[in-house]
Amino acid sequence: MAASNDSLEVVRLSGSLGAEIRGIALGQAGPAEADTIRALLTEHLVLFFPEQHLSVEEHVALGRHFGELEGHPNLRNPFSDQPEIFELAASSGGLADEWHSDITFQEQPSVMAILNMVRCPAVGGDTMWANMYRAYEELSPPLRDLCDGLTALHDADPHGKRELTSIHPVVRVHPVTKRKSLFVNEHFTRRIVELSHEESAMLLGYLTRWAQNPRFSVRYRWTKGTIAMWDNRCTQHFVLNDFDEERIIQRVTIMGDEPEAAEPPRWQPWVRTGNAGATSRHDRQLNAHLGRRARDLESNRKNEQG
Ligand SMILES: O=C(O)CCC(=O)C(=O)O
Ligand SMILES: [Fe+2]
Repeated sequence: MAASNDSLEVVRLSGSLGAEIRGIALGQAGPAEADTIRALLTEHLVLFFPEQHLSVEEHVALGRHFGELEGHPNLRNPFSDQPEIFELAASSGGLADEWHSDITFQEQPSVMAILNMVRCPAVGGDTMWANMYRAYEELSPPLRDLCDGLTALHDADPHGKRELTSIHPVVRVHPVTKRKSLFVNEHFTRRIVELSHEESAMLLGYLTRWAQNPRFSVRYRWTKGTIAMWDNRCTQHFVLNDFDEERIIQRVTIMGDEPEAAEPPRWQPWVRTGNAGATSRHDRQLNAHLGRRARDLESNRKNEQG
């Protein structure tokens, strides 16, 4: 039986985010435990549950309490025929050693993920998470104001699919807490839509580095059998590639919603006027995305009419 809330032990791990939780058996979690976890996640953004040792079935069942599950859109799942779970093994190159929120190249990035540490190196391979509410709130008022009115193009280039693109607000509003958070990351975010390529490189470079300020982060040292859960809407994470032994994690991903903007975009996309030859090669990806989107809107309009 899952423990009652009286025996729940919550230990904060840094000033910005993260808590280690004991006294709850995730393998038998029901709706009441799911409510408790949701509340803890809202407060701490990332949670760690040591010594859970869940089976694949228990891991998937736990995920189902929080919404619909999805497999990874680009990475294949080598170990189980359960499409809702996938595995990252260091020996097959699956390591996320750049700061990111998950799958932000999709229109609806995941809202949450649950990791099971299946094989853990004796030393190294810690994961870091960072609080994107703080990263936003600690910007100066003029920069916050500018960012509130911008959007950014994200792509799946890290998975070899540069043509998979989405545009999201640079600042998103969390549907539960209504707080604003910074929503650009060095892994998937390519371009601020309303700025020129050069201006975008400057601002995006600044924001993605700022988001990595150690003050916003927590670093977790894993042990085998630990479960971690994070809110993917207001955090980023990063795996330290500093280990020699095999490291295997399994992930269940809860499907997403469309990020809500702090306010409607204040400016049009920055598209250079003039003939095609005047277009910088750096604008091609953004122009291609905008072209695809315009064609999709047009064909939806025709379908609705027809
Ligand atoms: O291996 C980890 O600790 C996290 C990997 C990761 O980025 C993910 O599962 O989304
Ligand atoms: Fe990730």
